[in-house]
Amino acid sequence: MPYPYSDLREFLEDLKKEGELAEVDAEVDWNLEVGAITRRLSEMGMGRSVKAGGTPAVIFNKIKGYPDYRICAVTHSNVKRVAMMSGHPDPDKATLDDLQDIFLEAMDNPIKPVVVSKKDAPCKENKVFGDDCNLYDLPAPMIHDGDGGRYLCTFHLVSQKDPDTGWTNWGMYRAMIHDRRTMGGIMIPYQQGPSLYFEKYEPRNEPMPFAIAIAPDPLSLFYATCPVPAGVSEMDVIGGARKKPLEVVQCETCDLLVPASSEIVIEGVIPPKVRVHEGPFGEYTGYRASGRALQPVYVVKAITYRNNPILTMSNMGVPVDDCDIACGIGWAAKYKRDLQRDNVPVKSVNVMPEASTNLLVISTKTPYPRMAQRIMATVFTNPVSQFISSFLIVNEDVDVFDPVKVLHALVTRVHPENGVHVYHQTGNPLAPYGSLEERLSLTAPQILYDGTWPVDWPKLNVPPLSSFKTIYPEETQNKVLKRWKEYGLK
Ligand SMILES: Cc1cc2nc3c(=O)[nH]c(=O)nc-3n(C[C@H](O)[C@H](O)[C@H](O)COP(=O)(O)O)c2cc1C
Ligand SMILES: [Mn+2]
Repeated sequence: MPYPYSDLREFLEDLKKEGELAEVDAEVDWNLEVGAITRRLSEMGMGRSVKAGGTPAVIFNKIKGYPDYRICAVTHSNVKRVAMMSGHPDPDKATLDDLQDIFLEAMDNPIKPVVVSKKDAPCKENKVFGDDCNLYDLPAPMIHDGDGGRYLCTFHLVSQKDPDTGWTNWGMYRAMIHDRRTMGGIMIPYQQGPSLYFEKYEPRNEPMPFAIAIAPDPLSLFYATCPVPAGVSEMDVIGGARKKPLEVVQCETCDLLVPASSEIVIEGVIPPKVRVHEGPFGEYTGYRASGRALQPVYVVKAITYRNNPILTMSNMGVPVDDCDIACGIGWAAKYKRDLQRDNVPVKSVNVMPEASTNLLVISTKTPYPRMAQRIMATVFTNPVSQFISSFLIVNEDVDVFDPVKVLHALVTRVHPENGVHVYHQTGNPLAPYGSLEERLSLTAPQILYDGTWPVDWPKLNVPPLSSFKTIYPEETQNKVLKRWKEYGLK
């Protein structure tokens, strides 16, 4: 396994060897057909590896009307594929917990990128400038019926720079085509890229340079979805994850850096005080809940691309898709780190892929009363909490990675009067349950389910869990396990 992968193509080769990639040679239509196929793959896969009954990632080799292009999708939607790109020693046995640890290790051991010359950068094989740029030359899919347009950027990274400190941020923020040279995307306040625009460039009446890398190496895509803190560059953390510097190259029209192996790079500026209607879009919550709203505009100055380029996309919707796995890992790891920083005796954290990342489950010891509220104080220091509707805190005996155990704890341990708390923090503009007004004004509330046993209950008041592992003496368990086959059971 050639870890780290130098580009997406190397990763796809390896996926193929592992039976984790399907190649579609039949001609497919960018208009809904590619979307419907990738949606079905996500829903049938449910986050499982192919060996475990899941579905493969996919590359479409023949797109109607776009003979020179390919589209690749569903690459990050199971643990095995993310484990492969992360250099996990045994991807078949990898867990979400392992991948969280790998993320934290990378954050702790950053390595700066190397800047390669433009002539050595595959993404510079072809260049188009100014009025020659035409976004419709790229096979942007119409992903869901009802989307506001063709979304070119749904699995990519957007690079922008803090004009004061020089810090470069990479994040993944959706964008759809408006016309040949402009795109629009939902710019959510408190996300790092949008914050630089809203808080720094626009108040100074300056355009914000941007660079969008579509289909860089798989780890760069993964880290663009991760909550890397402000002031820390994703490029350095990716170097840490690769255990070797990432090769980046300078843009043609500004000094931003992008992965040199990217299949397609779009450069330009987001001008101040310009807004055009964007959306709606079928989102990660599993609903098309964002309306059509006025958003800033990406104005394209240059497009560079590799020969026979691949466009990466994601098809967000009901579980389990790329966003559910990729965002879930990074967000959970960051929560775990923050809780440890704040002396919370946290055991495990899961942003549940099976709940489209809308449920954060934390298991912990409860030495003090109101532990769940204490935990929420830390949770809300992370701006991505805005994207999670529900929070469940449980004692450490609950396996937060097992959806059945989590559901059981939710309905048996949360007191309907004492255990349910409504929070009014910055709300999610995409919250399906929010009224239109709540979504637009970022005021949709969130809910905490406190599933911890009250610390002031006498021990005997806590009902014992009636499970094989907890209700039988160890001696009986061992006897039964030893004789299992003898009983004629499998
Ligand atoms: C497929 C996909 C699409 C996403 N689209 C958006 C988006 O349009 N807007 C947004 O604010 N976050 C979006 N996110 C979540 C961000 O990528 C994530 O919060 C990331 O941490 C943002 O980077 P930042 O911390 O540098 O702001 C998306 C994530 C994925 C996986
Ligand atoms: Mn960031």
